[in-house]
Amino acid sequence: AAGDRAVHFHPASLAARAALVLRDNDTGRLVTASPKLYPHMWSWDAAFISMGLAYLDVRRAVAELDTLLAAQWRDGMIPHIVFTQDTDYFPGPDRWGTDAAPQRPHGVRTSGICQPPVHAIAVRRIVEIARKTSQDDAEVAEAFAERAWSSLYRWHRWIVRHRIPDASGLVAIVHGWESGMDNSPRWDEPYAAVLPGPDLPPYVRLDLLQVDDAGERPSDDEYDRYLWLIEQLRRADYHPDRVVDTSAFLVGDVFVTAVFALACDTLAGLGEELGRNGKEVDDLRAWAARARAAVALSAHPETGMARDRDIRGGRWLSAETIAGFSPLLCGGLPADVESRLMSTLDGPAWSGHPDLLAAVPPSVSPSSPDFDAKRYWRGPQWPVVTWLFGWAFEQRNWPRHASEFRAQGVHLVSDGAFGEYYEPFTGKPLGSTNQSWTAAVVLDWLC
Ligand code: 9YW
Repeated sequence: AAGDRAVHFHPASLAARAALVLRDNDTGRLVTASPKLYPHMWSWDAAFISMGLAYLDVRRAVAELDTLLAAQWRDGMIPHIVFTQDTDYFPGPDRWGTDAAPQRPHGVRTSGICQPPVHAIAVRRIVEIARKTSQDDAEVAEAFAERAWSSLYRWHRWIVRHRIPDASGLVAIVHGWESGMDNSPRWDEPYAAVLPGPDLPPYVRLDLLQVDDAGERPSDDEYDRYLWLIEQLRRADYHPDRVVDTSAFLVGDVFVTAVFALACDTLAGLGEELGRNGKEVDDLRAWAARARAAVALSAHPETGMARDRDIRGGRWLSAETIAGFSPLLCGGLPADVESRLMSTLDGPAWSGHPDLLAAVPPSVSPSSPDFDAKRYWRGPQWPVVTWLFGWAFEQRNWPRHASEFRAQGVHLVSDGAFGEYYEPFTGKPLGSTNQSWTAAVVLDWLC
């Protein structure tokens, strides 16, 4: 394992390398999520990437989000993938079949689901970064925020209109991919009830060609279920309400809900700063409050660990994953429960586990039976998740925790590989290297 971590870059050279990763992955119109494994634009990746780009060139940062927003569906949904011409990724646009959806965007091909709504956070961050560099940059960023604000409001309104289907008040997802945490044990139970039909069209996985070891990726059985859900979405013509009615997978996602609460407040704050008042800002504050209450309601009354809700199955899900800490992102718990939850995060089952290379939370607790040190969202540490928690801790006025996450996050990625995710004990980079969002958060940590 030591061999995997033989190199240790100092901050200045690490930041320079991060900048090169973003430049190398830049196609001109968009920065791909990674050089080979993901040759397209992913929605939440683009948000983080744009924030990293802001340290290099504010105009380029803004152009990245303009590319994403140009792919916004006419009903308001921001799609999870904006496709380039590259054909090395499966499922590509033909398999998604979104060309038949009446509300699809013009002139660009996309997938037909969404991802966590972190975009308002990126815009907020770009404005802050630009204000520190120059008057000109500040004007570019503020003009963009002005221009993007209504699109983001419509995106948030789409979530409220179409994705809060039950009394839990949680934002629901119709595919594990919408969570951003594709094969997390959070979804094992709901996926067990997704039974691919005999008419699932055949397919060939391309992702396995791009990683060293298939054990770093989801299994074939998981992929069949992922593809079956796409089949169901196609058959519902991507109509947002029909999709919610018919999908075999319908889960209230506590992490997405917490991010939504945070993003609604962030967008409202930005709106007030831009001189927008009235109904739209009030809507956002109300949506944030409702989402925060839903997250708190999902939490275990003593530990504070939040739970997803299997809406189809009618039960709470309690896998021991990083999503359990969602209430720390958005607040809403009673103070004593919240501080207990923070101690758990710092403790030996999580960031304080004695064998971790870097003291940041793994995607699944090493003490859980579901833990798998190298498989994707089932154990490895994800720098981008560490960034998000660190940023939220700053907002919540917990500067000590925020700077600890930053320092430990930098330690994790100091090998300079910009891994998509990391084996928590050895610090071996896994999945793709030169992953764009990893480079982006490194720039934000270091600059
Ligand atoms: C896939 C791009 C995306 C992320 C997701 C992550 C992964 C795509 O990569 O999904 O084909 O497995 O799970 O969160 O946006 O980085």
